[in-house]
Amino acid sequence: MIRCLLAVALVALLPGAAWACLPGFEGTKQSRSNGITVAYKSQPAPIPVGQPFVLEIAVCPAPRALELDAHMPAHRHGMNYRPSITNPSPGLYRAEGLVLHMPGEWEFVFEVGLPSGARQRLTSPHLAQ
Ligand SMILES: [Cu+2]
Repeated sequence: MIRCLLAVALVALLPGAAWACLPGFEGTKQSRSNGITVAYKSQPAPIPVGQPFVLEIAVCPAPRALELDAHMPAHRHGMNYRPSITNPSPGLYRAEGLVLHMPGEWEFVFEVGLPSGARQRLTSPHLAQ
């Protein structure tokens, strides 16, 4: 029992230990900033160009709120659709109705609402092809 607890404690100290509170998102794409980790995976994978897809998103620690958008920085445009986001359990989000309507360099923008009321923006590049 003590050995087991020790193992858990060691895992918590390792880099990448955020996975411990992101079950099911091991090895997925992630963005980290100021102690916040956003991990996400798409359905289908890889993300198709010009077709709707779903992003499952885990945020650690669990925030108060999450908003998601995607844009192409070089073209200065976003998506043509606004995704709908649900929050099935603390820290877990599901965004539906995303469409990357052209190939190229996109960026996912995650607006994390912190318990303090402040907002933290995390981004993650995505090459659509
Ligand atoms: Cu574009």
